[in-house]
Amino acid sequence: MPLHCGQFKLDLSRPLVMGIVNVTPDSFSDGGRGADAALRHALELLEQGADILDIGGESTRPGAAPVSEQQELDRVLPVLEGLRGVAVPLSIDTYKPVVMRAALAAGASMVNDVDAFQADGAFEAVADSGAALCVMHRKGSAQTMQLQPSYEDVVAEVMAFLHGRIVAAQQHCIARDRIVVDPGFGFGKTLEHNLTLLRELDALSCLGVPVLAGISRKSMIGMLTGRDVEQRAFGSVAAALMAVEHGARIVRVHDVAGTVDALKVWQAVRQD
Ligand code: HH2
Repeated sequence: MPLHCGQFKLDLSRPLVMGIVNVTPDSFSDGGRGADAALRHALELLEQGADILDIGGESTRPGAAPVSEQQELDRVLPVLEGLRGVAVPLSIDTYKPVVMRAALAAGASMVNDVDAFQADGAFEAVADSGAALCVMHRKGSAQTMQLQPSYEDVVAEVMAFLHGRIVAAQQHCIARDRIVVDPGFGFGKTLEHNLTLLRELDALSCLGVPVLAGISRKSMIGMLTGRDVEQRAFGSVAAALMAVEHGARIVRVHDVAGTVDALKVWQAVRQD
């Protein structure tokens, strides 16, 4: 079943690469870009084969400085406007309904919310747009999520939460074919939780909607490889490949070129 994403219908029979475009001073791996630099970066990611671009104006890393609605709009709108008309869907990474509405009006056709549309008015902001929604699991708030997260059964808990959010979306007249779910690697999870989720990612397929995985350059890659954030591309490509092997249909990555090549190899082998 294709994913309805504004005017796009995304065929997920091949896994897709979502390229990350942060317009933030403080993102954990690639902060420091203003709107002009972010726009140039977005065009580079398109050249490298990104299937979707995810534009974000506020860092989600623990302890990141909160950003006002106006600041976030000032960061992301020039980038969305500069990319208007490109051949791939533009996703806005935000949990703020005001930013969702403005981004949709500026041409975004997907809303990626690390808070799973739990803010008042979030589902309403997206409902009538026809845009796709990425619903992500996070345990705790941005401030508390990495303070000793614990689960009885991480996979079951993540699935129950995501199932509840799919039902809530449907109650807002958002059809299933617009929804993608994401277990939220690194959001209120230890290394062990992240590894369990990756190993058992196939379980999420029974939710009946496509799965997106965002592992790129995250601390789990740092812990496993001993590498600093800017040296985590190879580990991240391996993790993206594992996610796809375990059912992910979209991978959210910083290193688009390497991930595109790896998935071409994966695809050729799988088709045999
Ligand atoms: N991870 C980050 C941000 N948004 N969205 C989804 N759906 N899934 C993720 O795993 C995810 C996300 C964090 O990564 P990044 O954007 O590179 O960093 P920062 O939040 O510091 O800007």
